[in-house]
Amino acid sequence: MITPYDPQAVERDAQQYWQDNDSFKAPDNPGSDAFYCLSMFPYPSGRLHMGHVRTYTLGDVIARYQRLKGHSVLHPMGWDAFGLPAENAAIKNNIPPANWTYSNIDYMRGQMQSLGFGFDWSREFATCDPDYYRWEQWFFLRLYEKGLVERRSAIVNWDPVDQTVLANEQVENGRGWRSGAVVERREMQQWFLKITDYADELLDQLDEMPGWPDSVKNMQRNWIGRSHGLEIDFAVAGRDESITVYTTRPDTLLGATYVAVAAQHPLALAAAEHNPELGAFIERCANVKTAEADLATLPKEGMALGVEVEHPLTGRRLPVWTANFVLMDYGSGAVMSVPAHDQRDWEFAREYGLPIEQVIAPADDAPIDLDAEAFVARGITVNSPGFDGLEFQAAFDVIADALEAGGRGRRRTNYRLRDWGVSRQRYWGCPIPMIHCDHCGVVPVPTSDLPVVLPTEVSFEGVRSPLHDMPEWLQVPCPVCGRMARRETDTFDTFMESSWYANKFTSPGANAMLDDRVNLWAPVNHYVGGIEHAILHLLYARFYHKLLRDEGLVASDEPFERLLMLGMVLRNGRKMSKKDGDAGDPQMLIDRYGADAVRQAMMFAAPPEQSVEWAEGGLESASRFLRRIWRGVEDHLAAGEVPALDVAALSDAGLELRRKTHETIGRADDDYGRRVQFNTVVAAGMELANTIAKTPDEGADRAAVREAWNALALVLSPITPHVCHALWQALGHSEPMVDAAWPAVDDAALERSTIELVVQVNGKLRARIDMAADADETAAREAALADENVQRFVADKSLRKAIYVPGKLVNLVVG
Ligand code: ANZ
Ligand code: ZN
Repeated sequence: MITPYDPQAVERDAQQYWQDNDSFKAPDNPGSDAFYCLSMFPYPSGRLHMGHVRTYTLGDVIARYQRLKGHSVLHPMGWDAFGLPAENAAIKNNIPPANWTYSNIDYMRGQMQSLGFGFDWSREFATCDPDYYRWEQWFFLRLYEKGLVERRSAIVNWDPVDQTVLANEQVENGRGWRSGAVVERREMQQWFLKITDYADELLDQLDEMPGWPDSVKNMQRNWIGRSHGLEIDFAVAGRDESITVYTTRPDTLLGATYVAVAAQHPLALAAAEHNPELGAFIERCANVKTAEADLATLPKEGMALGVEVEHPLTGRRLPVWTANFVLMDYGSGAVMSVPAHDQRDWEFAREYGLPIEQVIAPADDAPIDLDAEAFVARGITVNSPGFDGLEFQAAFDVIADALEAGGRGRRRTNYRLRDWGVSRQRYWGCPIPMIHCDHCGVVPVPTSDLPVVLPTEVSFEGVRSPLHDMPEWLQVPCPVCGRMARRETDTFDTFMESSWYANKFTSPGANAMLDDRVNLWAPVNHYVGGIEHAILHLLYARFYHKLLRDEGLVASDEPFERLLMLGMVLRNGRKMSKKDGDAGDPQMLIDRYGADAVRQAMMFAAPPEQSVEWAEGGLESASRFLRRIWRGVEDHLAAGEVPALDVAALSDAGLELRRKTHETIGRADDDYGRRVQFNTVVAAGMELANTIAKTPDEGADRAAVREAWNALALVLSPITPHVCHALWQALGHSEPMVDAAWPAVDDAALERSTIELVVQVNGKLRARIDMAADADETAAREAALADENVQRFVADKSLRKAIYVPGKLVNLVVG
């Protein structure tokens, strides 16, 4: 061994060894022992940050542990390489996005290698490689043929000065980030994938996914937002038309005192034609982007349309208002307002002096105060002639039946989930393989012409996509009529690429999107990534997997069996960023302390799912610990030959060490595998190291000491693989550490061979004696009576009774 411990040299050696031996190359045809561990691949922004270090260390720990447990492991890495930052860098520094991206990838790959992550680099790809995205284009065309792709208009952010669409991230306080112009909301034709066709399956399957945290499943449930309700038609008074509202509370129908429609609702737009004030109001609403979450807190604003509708059950006339809290793209863009039982309706009614009429009473007769707020809970119907005294479901059913019978309503299931808009008016993305012909309309690119390669030699004039200014790329003969036509300049949302990369890793070099190998590995057994991806990425990947399944490309229903969602890395209570300078730059830390110390400190800082407050202090202690075990092994080896293990010859200290060794193996196994809590593995390793230090390294006990060092190196190797690789070699193993097998726990070693027994005489403590752990009552009583001090108290008295609590005490009753 080279002393003192030199992390740089140790890490270089281990990495060289793994590289020379293709240690992490996954087999092409794994058997039932296959284990697929995947960490979310990064956007190649330039350099790794501490969040990456945490994610990839955790994934690496899982992969290495599963390998020790005897699995064939697939642990790949790649690059989520399309996206806006490359474009922004190009605009700022005039470097083509491809060059910027690939050079970042080279740098970050080097950083990952220096952290010792056991990735199968032979499977690496970047999503901006035409060989990758060509299959995305191919698959999109398959979906187009199946009717799962639609083109329709949607609202985008339009920068009137730069004459371009902006991504949400490029809008700052309602202005374009470069032009400073007030951003307009424009309707443009966009491509959509019909994820709503899969809403029920995406929702229902969550119930059969025990490997996912409940919190994530609930986020997905809320995002899909299935609700069961009723559509009700309100006839417009004096006209031959009606307004349809969507409600989940038909039990409150008799309490509706007005109807409210979205600003963009056709009825509001029609009324605005003769009412400029209303027109101005609608325009104002159109320019405010209302996220659904803001609706509750929004100051309620609206205007009467001067139109009335008839209540479908009572015929009563209700005024129609337009209100800013009604969304055009949910339900039918119109609501029946029940101010007594809906808080938004209540606030609006108070603002504009509309009637508030109670129709639901609390089931427990608790007092309510409708002057203070709406009563929104379910209860019993009141003031509803013909429908009084019913609880929620009964009222729902009776009213729904009545409206359905009269043709004025129908039951309906609604979803919050919208179809997935996949068009981006950006350059640095996968080209959408479509052609616009003046004669034939939208025509798909023939599959034989794929891929549609994104040109990479580009220069930017402002933020506009350079594709618009490249006639040699843009102009193409129409595949149908042969006349000159234009390529689609929109590119895919980058969530498209990250929706299927996991599957692609299984089929490197396939002359197809995926081949049969995918089913040998998929679904991913353990997927590791940041909680910020709990909704969109995971939902899109689940959807895409089902699309692949329905196209016969994968056999499984879901892409990720078990999910580990990491908390954030914080410093001084906020998310770490560039501002943290050296402390936030893993490279500085690796250079100074070595990768193992960085990995260990990160794992020790907190359990994976919690946020971690990153402080450099942990690095000092990690590196002190690694130096200590290095020196410990060195001293142990310097003492020469080690006898074969002979349990019978061990001293108490030797037995104690063995117990600790096997306890540690068992605990770490459970922590790594079931609990996924790696900080406690580090703690257990530290305890074992302390016990080793306390055990005299001599005679027969040296075998127990050797066993303990072997176990410590093995147990810690997923976390600090380099130093453990070196120690393992030094301890005389010819097989490399990565090919070792997780040790079995020796149950006999866990048994305590002797125990301390408390001896009482007439209930008073008189002695403590060491006993064989399995001693029976007779042996315990005799040993107790043989004790000198006990004899003094028993003396010539006669023994009436002996009470024995095995493993604890003997009470001698004398008199
Ligand atoms: C009357 C009513 C009475 C309602 C009551 C609630 C409580 P979920 O569960 O989210 O589907 N709503 C319907 N369409 C809307 C739109 N486009 N914009 C804003 N709000 C809309 O909620 C459905 C409820 O949200 C519906 O039930 C409707 O208000 C409102 F005591 O109808 B309710
Ligand atoms: Zn044509």
